[in-house]
Amino acid sequence: MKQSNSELQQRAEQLRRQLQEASHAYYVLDHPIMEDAVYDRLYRELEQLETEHPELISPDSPTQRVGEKPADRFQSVQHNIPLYSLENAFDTRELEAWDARWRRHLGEEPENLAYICELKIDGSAIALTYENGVLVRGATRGDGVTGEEITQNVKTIRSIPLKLKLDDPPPVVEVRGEAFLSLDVFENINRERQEAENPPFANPRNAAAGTLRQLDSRIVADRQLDFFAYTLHLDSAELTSQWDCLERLREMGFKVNPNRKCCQSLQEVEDYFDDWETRRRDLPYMTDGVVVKLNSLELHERLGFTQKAPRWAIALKYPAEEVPTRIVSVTVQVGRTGALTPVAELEPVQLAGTTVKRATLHNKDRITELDLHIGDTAIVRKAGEIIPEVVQILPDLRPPDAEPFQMPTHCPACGETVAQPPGEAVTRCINSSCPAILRGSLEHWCDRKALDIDGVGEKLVGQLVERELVRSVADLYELSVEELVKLERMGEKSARNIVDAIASSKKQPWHRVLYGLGIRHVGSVNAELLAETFPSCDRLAAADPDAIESVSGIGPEIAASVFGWFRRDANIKLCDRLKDAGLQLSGVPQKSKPSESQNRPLAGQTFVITGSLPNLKRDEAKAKIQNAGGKVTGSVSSKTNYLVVGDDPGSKLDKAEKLGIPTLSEAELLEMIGG
Ligand code: 1X8
Repeated sequence: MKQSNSELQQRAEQLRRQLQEASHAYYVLDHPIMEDAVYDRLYRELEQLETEHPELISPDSPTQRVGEKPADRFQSVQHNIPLYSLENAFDTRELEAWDARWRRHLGEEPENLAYICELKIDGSAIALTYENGVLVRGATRGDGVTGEEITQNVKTIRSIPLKLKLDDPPPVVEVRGEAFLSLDVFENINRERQEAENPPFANPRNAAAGTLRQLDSRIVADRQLDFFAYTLHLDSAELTSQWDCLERLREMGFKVNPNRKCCQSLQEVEDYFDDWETRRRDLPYMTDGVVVKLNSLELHERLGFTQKAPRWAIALKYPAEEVPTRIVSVTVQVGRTGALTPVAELEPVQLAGTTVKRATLHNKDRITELDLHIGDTAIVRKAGEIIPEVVQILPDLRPPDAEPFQMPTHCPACGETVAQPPGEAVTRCINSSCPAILRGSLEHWCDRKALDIDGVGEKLVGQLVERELVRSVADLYELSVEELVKLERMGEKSARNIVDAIASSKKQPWHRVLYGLGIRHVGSVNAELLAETFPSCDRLAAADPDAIESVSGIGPEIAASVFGWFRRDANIKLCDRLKDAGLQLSGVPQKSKPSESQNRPLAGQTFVITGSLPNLKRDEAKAKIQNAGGKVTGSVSSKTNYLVVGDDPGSKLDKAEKLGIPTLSEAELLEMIGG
């Protein structure tokens, strides 16, 4: 039956409303109301409707979250009300000085004074403009007066509503808040960057700011930014306090940080600050202080701004996570790319809850810059969960006989002369048969994100290289049980398991092989992007740098590195050997939602449990299935994928047999989950 245009329009609107509701429940309330599969189906229906009838697309449609093309550059936007950063206070005295300042500026004792305390989120401030309830513009802080228009990027943030939950929205609403990355996501980004030999972001704030300024919104969408709203500008007299604004923001569909407090005195503010000094470490995002604001909006109005900050607010900051300690020695590690990384061996110190014994010194330039001597007292910092680093040396505390540290001129692993390419900070061993490079390459090949070969870790790789059983990753596929049992602490059974694990890795898809090859700048994400466009090794090897660079997300540096890699005979020979060994050097990556698919082997599968299981309680089994992405229902139907059967099964087993639904024992279930 053909539907009329108004019916189609109505359907599109209903779908949008339903999807918005589900998305709000998931991303803002953390309380899903819809199965992923249902969401996907409805989303696709809307997408198809809009494809067939482009006139039905509206800017607040959930399909408009990710744009098509990268922008050339950002436009400037003026902030009507300045979006300044806050003044900082580092102790009680400075907090009291702020309090005295605004009181003096006001010139009279305020009535009903209250302070609102909110956690200061380590992210990047943005301003959102809604016209008639629809998000029309997003902007960065910039210099506080002029920012950059980043609407397309802002739309990728799932916890930012594209449409306000208001029946009768005012013509213009401005919302401000902090775009941030959870610590999990931040660490993943940095791991990814390090894999690709890009310098890691120093903290979540830099990572968030860098992400928001990406010209390609598709990359922004992958980065999973989140958003807490904290300021509401509405042309209406009904709102009189910051507290009410926060409440209203929540009602309008924003995520508002729940850890806020209305305080009657500075003493209460200080107590809140002290209370969160330790509690904040349990939060899944970084906080670096407490924002204290006067509650009364009338006072905001009357106090206004200084040249660079509002008078009615201040950021009370926690001390940075830095401590001094002594550098006992410096060791130099050789990575799989041959890069020499100097590492400071420290007198152990407590820092952010862990004992730190080593800190990275990054590279030669950094050491020169620090003017590092052995025995120096250094300041080490740990930001988020990233590797501790040496940020400063205190030369006044240097022992008189301390020697400056020199980067070695020869590789500590193979003894060959190292190279320092002009303009590059990295010192590199360029000996293609350096055992350290080989060890690194083998460990990388066996890594969970590459070929995922269980049982081949650092120790075994060390032995294989030392005994010259393996000279390249391709040699792994020729190892025999007989050769392996000769190694230390290796029984026949373990040897067989290892040979089997190596053999199973031949089934890993092409993009993982590509990542495993360890081409510089090709991390696991880039490998997937490349494999989508170049579904075989031969196609990628034949591509010129322009063709490689045309892949979205791949820049000139990565393209040059990939192109260069395939110009070397030894590398082409390696690919041929891997192909002959039976590895997958072609195939398109299976599209999966980033970060979800990996540990969700049961995604999309429905299970029913019957009878009592030998080891697991019913609830435990259910939790395991759900954690692995599966669903557990109470009764068998044609939608059931597996029936898990224990002792004394009920009628569910009969029904499953009738419907031809496969059964699993507890052990088989655990095997599917992988442990
Ligand atoms: C910056 C921040 C503010 C708040 C939280 N985190 C921040 N990074 C807040 O008010 N809850 S306000 C602010 C600013 O005005 N520059």
